[in-house]
Amino acid sequence: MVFNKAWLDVYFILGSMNTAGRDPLYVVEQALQGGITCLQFREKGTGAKIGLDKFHLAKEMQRLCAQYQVPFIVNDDVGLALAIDSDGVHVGQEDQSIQEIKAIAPKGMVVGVSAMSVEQAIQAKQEGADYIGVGPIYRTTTKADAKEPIGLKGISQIRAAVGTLPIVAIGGIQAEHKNEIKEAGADGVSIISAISTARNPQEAARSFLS
Ligand code: 3NM
Repeated sequence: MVFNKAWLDVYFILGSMNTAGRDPLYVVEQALQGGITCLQFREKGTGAKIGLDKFHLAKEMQRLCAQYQVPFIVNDDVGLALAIDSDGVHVGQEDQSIQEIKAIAPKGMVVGVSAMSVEQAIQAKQEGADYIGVGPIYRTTTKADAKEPIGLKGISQIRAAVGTLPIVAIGGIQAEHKNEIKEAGADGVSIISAISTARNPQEAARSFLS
C-alpha cells in the first residue's frame, strides 16, 4: 500500500487495554466496518500483551485490515513491524530515531513520529518522517503521561512550520472536533477512546467520517 495522507483521515489506535474489556479483534472489525482509514496497534501499559501473544494479536489485526484494505501500523515496536511487514511503524520522541528505522525498514514502510512542538515537528520532517502525529490537542486520560494540550493553535503553528508534511492530530478527540481540527491544518484525526470504548464502535467510527 502506497502512503497517502488520506490514510490519516480517521486513524484509529488500539491496544487490548483500550477496549472496555471487549475482544480487541471485535472492536477492530467494528471500526473497520465503520470506515476507519488506518489502524495503529498500540499495545502499551499495565496488562499489555508481550512476546508471542502480542505477535499473534498483531497478525490477526493485520489480517483483518488487509480484508478491508485498510493500512496497518505498529506503534513503537520496530522489530514487530519488520517481522510482520506492517504498512508502517509509529514512534515517539524517546524511541529509535527515524534514520535508524529507515535504514533497516523495507523501502515502502511508512514511518510516523509523534511531535509535541514546532521544534520536534521540524526535526521529524528533516529526518524524513512520512507524517507526524501532533498532540495532545485536548485533555485526555487515555495516555497516562500526556503533556499539556497544544490546542488548535498548536496545530496551526506546526502546520505553518512544516509545509505540506502530513499531520494527524491526537488527544481527547471526539467526532464533533474533526472540522475545527482540519481547519486548523491537520489532515486527519487519531482516536483511541471515542471509538474503542464506545458502546457501538462501528457507529462511533462512522461518526468521524467527513
Ligand atoms: N498520544 P484518546 S495523546 C496515544 O499527545 C496518545 O502524543 C498522545 O487517546 C499524544 O483519543 C494519546 O482516548 C491518547 O484521547 C489518545
